[in-house]
Amino acid sequence: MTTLKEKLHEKILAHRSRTAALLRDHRHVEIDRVTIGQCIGGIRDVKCLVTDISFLDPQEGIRFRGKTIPETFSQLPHVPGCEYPYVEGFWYFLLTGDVPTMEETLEVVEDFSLRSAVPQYVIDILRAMPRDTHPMTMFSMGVLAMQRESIFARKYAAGMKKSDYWDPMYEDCCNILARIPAIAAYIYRMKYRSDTIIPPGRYLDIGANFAHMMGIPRPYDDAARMTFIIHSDHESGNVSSHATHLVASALADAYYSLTAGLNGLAGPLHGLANQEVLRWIQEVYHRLGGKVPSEDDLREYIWETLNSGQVIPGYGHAVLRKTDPRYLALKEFCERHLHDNELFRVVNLIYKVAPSILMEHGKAKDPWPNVDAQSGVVHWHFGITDYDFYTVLFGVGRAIGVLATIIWDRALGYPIERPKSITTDMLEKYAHGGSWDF
Ligand code: HAX
Repeated sequence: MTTLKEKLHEKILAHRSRTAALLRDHRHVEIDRVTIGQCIGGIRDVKCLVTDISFLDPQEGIRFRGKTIPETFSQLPHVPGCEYPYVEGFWYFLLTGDVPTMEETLEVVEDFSLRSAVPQYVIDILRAMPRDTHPMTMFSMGVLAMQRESIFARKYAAGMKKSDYWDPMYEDCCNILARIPAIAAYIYRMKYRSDTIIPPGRYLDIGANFAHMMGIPRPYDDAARMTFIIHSDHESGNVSSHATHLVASALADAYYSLTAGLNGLAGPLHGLANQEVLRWIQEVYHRLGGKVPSEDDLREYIWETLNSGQVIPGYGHAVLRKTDPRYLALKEFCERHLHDNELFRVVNLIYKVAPSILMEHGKAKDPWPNVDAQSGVVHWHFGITDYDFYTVLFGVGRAIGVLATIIWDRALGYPIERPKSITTDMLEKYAHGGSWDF
């Protein structure tokens, strides 16, 4: 057993009694009430999910295991000579809540490299798909195709105690995480780089290996580490995390569960917004003369987009009420590495102009940029101009958080999720003073 798995097991044993005590002694304590607005309006703000992996404060933004993004970046072990921490050390941290030592981190790097071979049939399936298939469909299919590898599914079928569920779930999740960077890079090289596949390197960490397989020189390895970490999790309620958790709650294995999450990520109001941002910026750019637009031209273009009933992609959020710290982390990277990049100048200009327009427009509760407003520029700078690929990059990162969550879901024995629905008739009767006797 690796140090990480042993440590995780200890943490699980210690944590179970906390969940059990809450259920035993405080089961009926009310923590929230639900309004008709929330019921019809996407369950906003209803506190009905538990995760210790991350927490999203509307004003402060995300904390992973209690740490802000800058704290996470500065406190986790760094790849020698690089600006950002090992993704593998971050995985250790998300699973256990403990900052790993360099030795513990390198053990995960080695463990992942032993798990990383992508089965040939997955490659065959990807190659059989029409090349104009959206890369998110390919990515999702690649993960789902591997379901036959599920150790959880095999052990469950053979008969297993509930308290042991977390163990094969952990194995499946590590196998998936070790393989998906290679699947993503394979899709990229096959689809956009004339099928010139680059085999994985040996003994490289996820960031370095991903950059290598994409065929992009340094510092793209650091860009990959940084973007995978910041995209990993945004607490449990967002579509991709919730979909993964929901499907896993039926004891579906990690392959089925993650695929569900990735499919949710592919919605334009969620992860696909990063491709939409680039599509929209390209339109702005070309419509306004193939150069960085003036503030007035940009203002006019934003109003035109809003008046035609479309959203400004990359702006607004269901929970956040300030500039997304993930946007700021990306901006900081851009300031160091892309300061004279034209696209970055356009993104900065949008940041200067769009929030006040959205406030004046008066609809969006959050007029500030989210992560998707800035992420594409980084990839574009490194030559990934095929922006429909960007959500796949988000997906590799998102897998880290949602897989950590479903391991803990299994460890704590969370039950199958099943909220109660009601009819419009019932709501109307209750809203007009009827009693709740349904
Ligand atoms: N541009 C124009 N209108 C916007 C807007 C934007 N960027 N953001 C919100 N609004 C509108 C909504 O469409 C809604 O209009 P209607 O009342 O006509 O339906 C109104 O403002 C109220 O919405 P809200 O309560 O502020 O926002 P929601 O919680 O309903 O939705 C979204 C949050 C992120 C989906 C929304 O802000 C949006 O569509 N943004 C643009 C797409 C985007 O960037 N998505 C990525 C979000 C981050 C993420 O999940 N990444 O994966």
